[in-house]
Amino acid sequence: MEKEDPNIYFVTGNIHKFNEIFNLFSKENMKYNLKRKDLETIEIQTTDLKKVALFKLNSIKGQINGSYFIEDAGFFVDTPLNGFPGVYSSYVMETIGNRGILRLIDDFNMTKAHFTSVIALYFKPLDKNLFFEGTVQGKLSKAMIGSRGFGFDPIFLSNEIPNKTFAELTIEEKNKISHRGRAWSKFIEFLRKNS
Ligand code: ITT
Repeated sequence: MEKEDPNIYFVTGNIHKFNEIFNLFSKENMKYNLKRKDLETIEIQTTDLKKVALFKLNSIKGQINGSYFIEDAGFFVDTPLNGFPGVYSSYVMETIGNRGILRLIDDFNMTKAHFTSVIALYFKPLDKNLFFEGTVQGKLSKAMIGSRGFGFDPIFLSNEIPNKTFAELTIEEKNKISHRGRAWSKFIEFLRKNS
């Protein structure tokens, strides 16, 4: 019988995402070690985050021996941008960035925004793909504030902590309420039951 890999791999090129997940993982007493792998993944353009996540997961099939997961996140400005940038978040971050998004807004009293995260796991012991999703709702900050976090964090105010942007929170504070932290809670629940 093949020996079980003691590692579980998070495939991501984004060190900030890894650090947030690592912080959560290190609080658990799991039989796995969490390792990062930076492999080439393929991201398709569809408005369905779960489809993007499944395609991304399948694009690394055969390259890792044990269990592995990817995470796909998006930032959605529901009012007034009808969900933009959503699945185009990476591209928009690279092109117009936070400053560009703020320039698109006329009335900051009316904004609504959310982050969604989908963790897609290939779980070797069951030879199965599994999905865990988390969302955090909030609004846009009028200006970029804070130096922690990454990506859209300086312009996002959650409903839970409306007076501080995500970029003003510590990793622990952000993880407690974030899209990633919430997807993670479901993920860890599954791992606890299945290992
Ligand atoms: P992967 O290698 O894991 O794909 P990525 O940086 O491409 O890393 P995503 O596709 O999940 O990650 O993220 C899309 C964009 O959304 C990207 O520009 C991120 O910076 C941003 N983003 C994701 N999670 C975020 C968070 O928690 N806070 C702020 N911005 C975030």
